[in-house]
Parts: sequence; structure tokens; C-alpha cells
Amino acid sequence: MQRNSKPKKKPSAKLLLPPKTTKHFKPQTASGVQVKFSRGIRGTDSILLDSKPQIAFVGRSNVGKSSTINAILGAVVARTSSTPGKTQEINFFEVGGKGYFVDLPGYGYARMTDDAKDKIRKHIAWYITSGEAKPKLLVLILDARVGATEHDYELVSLARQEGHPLLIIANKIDKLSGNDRPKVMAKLVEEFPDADIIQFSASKKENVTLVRKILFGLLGIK
Ligand SMILES: Nc1nc2c(ncn2[C@@H]2O[C@H](COP(=O)(O)OP(=O)(O)OP(=O)(O)O)[C@@H](O)[C@H]2O)c(=O)[nH]1
Ligand SMILES: [Mg+2]
Repeated sequence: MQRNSKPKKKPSAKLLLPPKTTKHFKPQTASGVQVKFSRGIRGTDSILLDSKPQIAFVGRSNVGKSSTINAILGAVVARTSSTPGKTQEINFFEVGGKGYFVDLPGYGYARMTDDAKDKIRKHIAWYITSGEAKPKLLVLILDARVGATEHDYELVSLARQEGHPLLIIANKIDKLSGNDRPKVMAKLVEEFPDADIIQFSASKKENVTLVRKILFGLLGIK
């Protein structure tokens, strides 16, 4: 019987190339995990049905939620800005294929219209209280120079009411002198005696390794 003399198909050149990187896909990060922007949502969405755990970052506008996410992930995936109100949607970032970091819009920005403020407040309250999102941990970011505001207290009481575990991060600690730091931290411990509170700087990477270890551990990333 004559053997089939059809030439073997050459392997496609594409297969020999490294995977493409896109703006939202960071295969190499300083944290060593793959990070991908999944999507921004404004309400009910199929991503919430994914059983992978979510860690949500909440706090006043401009305290550095997006910067903290980037520092922990070791990649610039979340958009940051010196103008408050940058993050408008609830943005999901898939971390190491194991879970999500969720970047929420910031509350309490004085220069927003009442309508816009109301919309954002409802948006955040929906994420925390609707029961659809089920975050494994809420990370409340504060500006260490400002401390906790009325809006932060409201958020803490909402989180407690819903039974969400809470971690408080006092960000921008780099802006405080060595003398002021312990005073600020002592005040926060007094205000939130039951919470875990960590001083932090997204810009100067202070305590980034510690927080990364805690959060990655919760997502099951070694
Ligand atoms: N000095 C200092 N500046 C910081 C730090 N973290 C963030 N910033 C700055 O604070 C500003 C706001 O940062 P974002 O990360 O965009 O803040 P956000 O909380 O996500 O803001 P919204 O999306 O508007 O709610 C930017 O100019 C950052 O560079 C920090 O640790 N130290
Ligand atoms: Mg933001």
C-alpha cells in the first residue's frame, strides 16, 4: 500500500511566538502572579456568579484605592489619578486565576453633584449589602493624614451589619513624620478596636509585602 505522501503541515509561526500582551493583561508582574482586568460592572453581572473569592477595596475618593491595588499586584492595572472620582465602575481584576481584587468607586468627594454622590453611594451599598457579591474581605483604605470620616464609619457599620471581615489600611503614611505616625495609628486603634489596621504607603511600597501575603493567602495564592 502506498504511504500517504502528503507533506506534514508546518507548525504555525504564531505558535513559536510568546503570548501577546495587551493593555489589560500583565503576564509578568512584580508580585509574580498573572493579573488581568476582567471588567467593570454597574450592577448585577454574571461575574458575580463566579465562585472565585473577591477582595474589595473601598474608601473615600482619592485615598489611593487604585494605587494600593497596583502596589500589591506589582503592576499598573487600575487607573489612578490625582483628580478625585477617577474610578466610576466596580472594576474586577483577576489575580493569579484564583480570585478577584475589586476596585470600587470612592465616596465622599465634595465637588460632585448630589446626584452623582447619591449614585456612587447606592452603587457601593449595593455591592456590600445586596448579597450578590459576597466579598471575602473588605479592605477599607484611609488617608492616614485625614483619618476616618463620617462616610468611613457608615461603611464600617454596613460591613459589620453584613458580617464582612474588614482590614483597615492607613495609606499615604509616607506623608507623616516619624513622630506623627504612632499618634495616628493609636487613634485608629482606639476608634476601631476590633479591626486589623496596617500603616501603608502605596507610593513608597511600605508594608506592601505584608499586605500582599495576607491578601494572596486569602485567595489561596502561595
Ligand atoms: N504620597 C502618596 N500619594 C499616594 C499614595 N497612594 C496614592 N497616592 C496618590 O493619591 C492620588 C489618588 O490615588 P488613586 O489611587 O487614584 O485614588 P482612589 O482612591 O483610587 O481614587 P478614586 O478612584 O477617585 O476613588 C494619586 O495622585 C496617587 O498618586 C501614597 O501612598 N502616598
Ligand atoms: Mg480609583
